[in-house]
Amino acid sequence: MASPRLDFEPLRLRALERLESLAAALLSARVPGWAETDGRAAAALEEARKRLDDHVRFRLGRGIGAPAVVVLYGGTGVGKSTILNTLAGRPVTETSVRRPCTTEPLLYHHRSAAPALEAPDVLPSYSKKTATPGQPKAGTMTVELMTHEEPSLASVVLVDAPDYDSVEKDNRRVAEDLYRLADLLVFVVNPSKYADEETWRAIRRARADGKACAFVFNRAEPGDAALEDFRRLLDGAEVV
Ligand SMILES: Nc1nc2c(ncn2[C@@H]2O[C@H](COP(=O)(O)OP(=O)(O)O)[C@@H](O)[C@H]2O)c(=O)[nH]1
Ligand SMILES: [Mg+2]
Repeated sequence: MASPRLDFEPLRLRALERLESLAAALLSARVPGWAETDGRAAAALEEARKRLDDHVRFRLGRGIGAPAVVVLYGGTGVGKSTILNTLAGRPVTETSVRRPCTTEPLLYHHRSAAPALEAPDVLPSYSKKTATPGQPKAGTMTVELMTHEEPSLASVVLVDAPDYDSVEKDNRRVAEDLYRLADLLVFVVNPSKYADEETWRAIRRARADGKACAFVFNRAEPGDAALEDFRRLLDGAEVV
């Protein structure tokens, strides 16, 4: 006997409704004295609200079958932009020996995903540059949306993020906003940057947050000792 087809749509809509109430509750949550006595509590509340907005609500709002947001995540000069260009099969984002280079994130996506990404509640504090640009909002950060027609890349939105270890404060902030949006973080490291404190802080945090993570060890020679070392570090990494 054929099993009945599960219809997740009503469940998704109910979950979205509940989420709206939770987000509203978080927004209005006030514990007397918190803000004055402990800034960390208020910051944690704000972080929870942002995560609900930027990730959970964004994902639930799009429904099953929406493309996964895959963020190329890593330190300066590890090869994130080069990897995106390689996956795209053409130069879509700037690579450079000049650092830091990627100041503005690029969301490289199939044409069918454009309406979802252009929606105002996605990266709401960013001005979006598209093929048919609108007027950039003054004083806001910019994100570039670039469409393609490649069916084999339709299930993902590939994001070239600024470096999380950037000396530019704005770059760090953008990397943080993209962290929350990501369905999958692709950590890019290379033989000269895989054991540094910033990278490991980011890996430990992503694991502790339950983020889906993948790792690319760029520029490795076959049998590279650094690659083996990185594997060993990953196997032994504590979640803290
Ligand atoms: N030889 C070689 N150079 C690479 C490779 N990946 C990146 N690069 C170079 O490393 C520099 C930094 O790369 P980029 O993609 O801009 O790094 P990002 O800052 O992580 O985006 C550029 O000059 C790239 O051409 C690679 O696999 N092999
Ligand atoms: Mg780059």
